[in-house]
Amino acid sequence: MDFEAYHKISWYPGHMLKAERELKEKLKLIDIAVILCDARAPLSSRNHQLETIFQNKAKLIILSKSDLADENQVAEWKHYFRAKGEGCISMHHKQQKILQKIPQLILDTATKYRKDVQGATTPLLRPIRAMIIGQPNVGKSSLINALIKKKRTQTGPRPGVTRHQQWVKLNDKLELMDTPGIMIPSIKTVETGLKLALIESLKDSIPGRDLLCEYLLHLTKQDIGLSLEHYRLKSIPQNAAEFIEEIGQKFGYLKQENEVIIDQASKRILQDYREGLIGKACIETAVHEDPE
Ligand SMILES: Nc1nc2c(ncn2[C@@H]2O[C@H](COP(=O)(O)OP(=O)(O)OP(=O)(O)O)[C@@H](O)[C@H]2O)c(=O)[nH]1
Ligand SMILES: [Mg+2]
Repeated sequence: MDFEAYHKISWYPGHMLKAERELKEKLKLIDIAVILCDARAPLSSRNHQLETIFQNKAKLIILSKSDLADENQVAEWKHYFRAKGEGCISMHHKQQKILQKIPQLILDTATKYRKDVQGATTPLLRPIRAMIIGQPNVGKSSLINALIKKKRTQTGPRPGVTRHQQWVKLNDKLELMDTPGIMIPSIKTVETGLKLALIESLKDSIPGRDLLCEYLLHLTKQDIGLSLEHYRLKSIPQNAAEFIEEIGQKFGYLKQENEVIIDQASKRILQDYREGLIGKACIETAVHEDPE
């Protein structure tokens, strides 16, 4: 796929700038940044620029939505981050076994940082405060709800649901702050933008659904674990137009005269991908680097 043929993608509306400013204002209150990245695209969904705000804070990376990625590929990604000295685990919002361990892991990471980096010698006499940060739609609010086993924060299958900070008390030892998803202001490459839109961290309308279907089709040809088998098509579509046409005909997204309703058919394709029906895979590969 010739990515150079497309315009770079960006989405950094005013509410994100405001949210970033508000994070900075609350920085003094917090002990640890819990950084959520989508396990399918951990690098593309990581906002390094946002993290510069948390230079002097403990950090823990959580690779979210692991149910939509391949287990072995996610294990590679954990290895990748740990080799760089970063604490990292993976989870999905229904994985009780891992969810149970997360609060203690946050506490341990923050306490270790206080001791080892900040030189604290006395225990903290208040709860540890963790800020849950990341790009839009990576599952920040869902993680908080899963941890407290109540629907306290608003969640939804589109980017930009959380618009305000919200403290949630987990127990006497740990308080969590939900924050609005913040996109990197300038997305480096067209492909990174397409990955972010595919995992719905960016709105479909920014690249457009037909281009997203083109990219998805391209990914199914890359031997990463995505496949169109689910659709049982007679032949592999050559391009997005063919792909959308076939799906439209197959599932009956049709106007009069059997003309395919492109927007509905392409929406169905993207929804199927996002539900894992086109395969569970990471759409970027961890490149091994030995720790320095
Ligand atoms: N498959 C799957 N879906 C998840 C998981 N976690 C969250 N979701 C879904 O992803 C969507 C986004 O979740 P949110 O928790 O609202 O994401 P967020 O990071 O708070 O999003 P913003 O507030 O928009 O920044 C929702 O539809 C969730 O149901 C997960 O582990 N697996
Ligand atoms: Mg949210």
